[in-house]
Amino acid sequence: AAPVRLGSVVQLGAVVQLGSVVRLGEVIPAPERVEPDPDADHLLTADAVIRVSADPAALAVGEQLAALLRPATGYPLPVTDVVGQPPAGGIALQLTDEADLGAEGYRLDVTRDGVRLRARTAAGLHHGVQTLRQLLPAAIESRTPVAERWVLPGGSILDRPRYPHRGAMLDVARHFFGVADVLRVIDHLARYKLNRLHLHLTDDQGWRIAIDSWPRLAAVGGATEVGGGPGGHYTQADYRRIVAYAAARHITVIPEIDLPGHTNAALVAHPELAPPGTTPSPYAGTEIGFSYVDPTSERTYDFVADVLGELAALTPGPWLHIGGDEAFKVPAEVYTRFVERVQRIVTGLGKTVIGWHQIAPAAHTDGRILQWWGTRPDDPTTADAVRRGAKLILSPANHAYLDMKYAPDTPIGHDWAAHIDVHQAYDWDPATHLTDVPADAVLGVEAPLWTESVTTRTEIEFMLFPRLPAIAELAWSPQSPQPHPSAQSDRAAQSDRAAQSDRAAHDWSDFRQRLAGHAPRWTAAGIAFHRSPDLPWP
Ligand code: TNX
Repeated sequence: AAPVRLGSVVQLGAVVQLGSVVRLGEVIPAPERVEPDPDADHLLTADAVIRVSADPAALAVGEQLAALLRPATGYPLPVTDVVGQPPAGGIALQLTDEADLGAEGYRLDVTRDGVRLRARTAAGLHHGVQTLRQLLPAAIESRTPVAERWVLPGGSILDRPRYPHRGAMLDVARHFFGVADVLRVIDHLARYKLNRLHLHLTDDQGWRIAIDSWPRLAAVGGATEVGGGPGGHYTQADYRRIVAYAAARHITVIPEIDLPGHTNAALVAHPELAPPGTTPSPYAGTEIGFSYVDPTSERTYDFVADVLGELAALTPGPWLHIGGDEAFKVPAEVYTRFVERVQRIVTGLGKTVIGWHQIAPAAHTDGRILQWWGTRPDDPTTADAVRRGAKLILSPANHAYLDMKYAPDTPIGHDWAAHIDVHQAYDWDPATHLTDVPADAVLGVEAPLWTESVTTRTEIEFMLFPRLPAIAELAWSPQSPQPHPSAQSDRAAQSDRAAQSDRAAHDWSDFRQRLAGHAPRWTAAGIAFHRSPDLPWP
């Protein structure tokens, strides 16, 4: 179909082109398999209906799709659960039992007559909805009605994630960010099919979660932040709201209580937890490694059990992150015994342990996951923990740390690990990154945003965009083209070869084009982003 040009509108200070049809393959992260059919473009019309399988979680995805599309289109887009009907115009979201789609995959078919999205789970439908959204013109991101032809490109997509763990971390301890900011970050994760939000809730500069049995932690420990600002904390109701909002977007919250180091804020609230002879005072600087809870005091383990107990009860996800990084003042033997005891507390609560890779020397415990943030791929201690059963989340600081500057002149951020522009964020392979670690030990990828120098929502977005989508593509899209799921027969194998060019592979030159193409979407959504010189901006 020839692009229909309706002119352009000036929106949020940028020019948004109207009327051009998105290519089916322009999606981020790249779908596993894309088969365009240029004769099958679908025009979404004002009378379109969203039909959903009669299932509460699927219906919730249908309602979210409607909520995403209504503002810009101005269409009513009613959501119904009329079962068994083929899509007669409009969009159908169907739960199916097609085993090849896995726990999060989906199949999308766009024809002249309608749009059909199929998945085995509501999570799969949710990811498919994110794809659908990216296939509409960029103006779909506008929160007010836009005159546009809402055309979806014809063809089929089969898509499944490479890794089950696709995450980002927000440090709300160095600077506190309120619930609204966190919900907006969750929206950004959902857009790019990430499914984990790790919240770094405690550090030297602030304690950000109310603990009923130790109220001074938040009341006193939460009243500080880097630079001397007022800080803040989440009530348990706030935290539940974040968890529920994330869950509705098929994102699991992983809360972190950093132990035994990075605990100055807790010690200010409870000096009895500090090592004998030390007098904690509020800290608004950015040094690390000076604080720790007293590992020789039983009171410390009461504190840990109470805090993790309340957090476990508030957290439906299976993981508790116990930190473990940079406890420089605790002797190695003492540190290892401390971590092992905290691991037992976590498993006793029915949760699975995640810790920064410094916890590697501790004994293995069921399901234990290490979050590796090194910069040098040769790490025998981590490799040994993997041999003893640990799995890994990869956050290499020189590729995945969103607090690193893009370049020397980036106004905020660090540079101790690297300058990370988009190519550097994209240019590594999680499966082969670490020496002596087999590919199947890697559960996925996570991009942490530390916030010593990040103080506002705009600054969060400036550091996330455009690097977060690069990490999301590493976590979701195949490294090399995947064989057709039904390529058993010769015939399927042949047609598979014919369709070779439509199967995704990790490819910088293709990615940078697609990524730059998302800029009008970010502008329409009011997202502040960095105009990286790595990308061919439109
Ligand atoms: C190291 S990475 C830290 C954080 C800092 C970060 C700054 C890790 C587990 N610990 O405490 O915020 O560097 O880049």
